[in-house]
Amino acid sequence: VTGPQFEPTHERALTPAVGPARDVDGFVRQFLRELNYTQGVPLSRSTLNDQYLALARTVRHYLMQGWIRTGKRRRDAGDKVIGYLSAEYLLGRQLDNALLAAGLEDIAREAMKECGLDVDLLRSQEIEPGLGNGGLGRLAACFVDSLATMDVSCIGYGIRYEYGIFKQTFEDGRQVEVPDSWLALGSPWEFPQPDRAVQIDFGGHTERYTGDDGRERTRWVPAWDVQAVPYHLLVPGYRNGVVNTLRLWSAKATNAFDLQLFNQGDYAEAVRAQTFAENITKVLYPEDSTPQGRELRLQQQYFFVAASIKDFIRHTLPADFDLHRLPERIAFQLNDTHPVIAIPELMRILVDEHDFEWDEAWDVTKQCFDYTCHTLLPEALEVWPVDLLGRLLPRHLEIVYRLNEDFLARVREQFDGDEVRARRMSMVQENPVRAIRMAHLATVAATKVNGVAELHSQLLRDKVLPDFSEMWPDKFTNVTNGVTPRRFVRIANPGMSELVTEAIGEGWLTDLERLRELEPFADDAAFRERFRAVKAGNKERLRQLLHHRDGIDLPEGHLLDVMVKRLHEYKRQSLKLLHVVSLYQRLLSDEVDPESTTPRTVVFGAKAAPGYFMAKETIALINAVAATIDADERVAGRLAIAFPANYNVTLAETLIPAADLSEQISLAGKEASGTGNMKFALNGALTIGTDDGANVEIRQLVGDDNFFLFGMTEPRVAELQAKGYVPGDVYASSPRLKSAIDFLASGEATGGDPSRAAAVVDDLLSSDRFMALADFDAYVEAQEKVEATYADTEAWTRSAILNVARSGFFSSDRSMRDYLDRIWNVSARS
Ligand code: 4GP
Repeated sequence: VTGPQFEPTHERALTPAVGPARDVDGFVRQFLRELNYTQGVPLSRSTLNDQYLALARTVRHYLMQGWIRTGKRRRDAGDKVIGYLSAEYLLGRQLDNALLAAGLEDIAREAMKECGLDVDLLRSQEIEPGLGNGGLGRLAACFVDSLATMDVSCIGYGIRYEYGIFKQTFEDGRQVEVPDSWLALGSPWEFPQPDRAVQIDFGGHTERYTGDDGRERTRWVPAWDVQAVPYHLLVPGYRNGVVNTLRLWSAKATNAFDLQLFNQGDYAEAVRAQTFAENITKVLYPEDSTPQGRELRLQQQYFFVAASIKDFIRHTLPADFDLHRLPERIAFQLNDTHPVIAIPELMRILVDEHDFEWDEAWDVTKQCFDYTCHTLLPEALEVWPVDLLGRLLPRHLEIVYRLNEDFLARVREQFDGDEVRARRMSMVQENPVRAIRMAHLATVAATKVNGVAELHSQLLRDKVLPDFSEMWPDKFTNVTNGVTPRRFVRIANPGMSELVTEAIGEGWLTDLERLRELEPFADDAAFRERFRAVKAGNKERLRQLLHHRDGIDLPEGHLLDVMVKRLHEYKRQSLKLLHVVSLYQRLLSDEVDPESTTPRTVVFGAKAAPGYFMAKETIALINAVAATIDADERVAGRLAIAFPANYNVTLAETLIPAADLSEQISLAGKEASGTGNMKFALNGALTIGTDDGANVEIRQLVGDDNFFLFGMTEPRVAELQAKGYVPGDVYASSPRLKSAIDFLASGEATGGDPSRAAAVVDDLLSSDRFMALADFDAYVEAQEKVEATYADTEAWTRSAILNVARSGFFSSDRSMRDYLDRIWNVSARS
């Protein structure tokens, strides 16, 4: 371990750096210094990328003092740390947030102007770090933002993927994945710490031996290892001087390079170890909700949790810390099952390396972990085949077996030798292959297990893990998700933020329930007018962006109907598409006067997992329908579909504030929570949605009059499933549905090419696993209500304002308070 250069008591070692002066002049100087001395260019010769990097580093300078101070204060106080273990952080752009948190937006704008530069142009240079797939990764990013803003000690541990989520492009309407090289042009937000690398072992076997004290022990004799190099990123709190840390691990070979082989001319073999090791953090596992048993994925999981635990014990705790007291200093939050291998890893460290008795180690371990589940789809609960686990982590497999034995003994004791129950609850599944059920392991070990919305937590107890909730009713709790209002209101929607501040004063951004004070303004015609003007401005901003980014020209004056989220059958983009087809048919028929219909633009944004066939077919179909409608003069000005490629956090920030209507139409009982739904409501879009996930709570809060509810409830879905759902019967009994499907199948909605729609239509008619057809009629009716309400501009605006005013509950600050109270037993400073 390398220490500081000074005696730690040396006066200078105790003095944090002084940041640059907080004025335009100070900013300009620091910026030019960065440009000249770090980028190595004069302003006159600098590229946009040079300027962006220099600007980012300048802002970083202002945060460093806060980071050093926060770290020192926490170490001195011996604070309990929240160790958020997450394989994903979908961060979004860093510069915008850093400028906001540090309160430097105006200074930076002025300073760049003095240099003849445009701060907005530089901000748009940043490639967002897409180190996550979707909701789960974005949630982690919101949570660390809130913890910093609330001054809670947190280290977010994760993986520094060299390639984040793929960049989506369309070729002939089909999704093509392009690697996302977010690091290629420099990465000004991270601090590599190669001297704090830790070694991570893999493979090999275990041995029994007798210790010096005569006790029988086990040791792991690994076969190979890699280095885990930490990179830390700053997580600034909102204007409170607090800066927390994200610690992301990158893999490096222990002996990267074989000079002998190189000298013999075997260049490929000389760097084989390097390639092999570095593959571990090469790419974000490109699946969402449908894991496949991939060895590399398990390597990633163990790699980052083992590095994090080792690092915490070695570098964050004081050197002589008694590990029996570990739960006083850390609460590891398991973000889904991806980091669950941390449980046997901590057992191994305590028993094999620190001589704990087994029971003593288990007692400590249990107190250190809590588990959040993010899904209801059985196929998304990870299992690891014992073959693979035993090969990669033989000691961990033994530990899990032993934990399972002890656990099942308890089950049999408590439930009268109920063998059927024991088998259901076992951490080991026997069929179709012997495998470890990571959710069971997590549930047994964790002090608390939570779902992410009320309905989800209830279904988790009643349907996913009922035996466990019967055994330990108090272990289960709910924390409804939230989103950070700093990024998703203040940065994304500056116009509305200003209006809100004018109406209710400052302070709401860190106390979002205060948005309630907006309620009376819903009845104020002048305020409504201004609210509409903000929305119109946001739509214009979106028009400009899509024009430049995608060559898409959004029509003006339309209802903007937006469905953005991962492409998944349970989310039912196909239901939305059927609705679009039905609208198209209505415009083509003689029955209605097109002029009497609401002009509508439907915007889709969605990435499909690269191996997910039906999701990719759906994307291709949406694009084909969009092209057909776009080319059809007869509906011009009344209906349009836009599908900009590569939906990501950055696009969301412009898209969401422009939306009128938010589509949250998953089959009830399938969407754990949703967080996009919250972002839309907070930005004044009305939701059309099923009674699913957090929609339930959104509707309760905003009120039935300000939410378009439709579709089956979860119990009704379960009933229909039990009875035997036959999509063909629904098709036959609904003329409107039949007509839309026939139209699609005939090729009329896809430029005359029926093959484009074949896979999706076949699937809907033959299995329709997520019952899109069953909810179609109700959906179309709800959409008719949408149109009627939208026609009454004042009523619509009133509802939109009430959506904003009543959605303060969905701040991730509130979620964090709930975790602190119900799960971590820590209190926030602010
Ligand atoms: C998502 C859930 O699908 C979504 O409902 C939830 O809001 C989000 O987690 C955060 O809790 N799950 C994933 C995933 O993103 O990868 O399983």
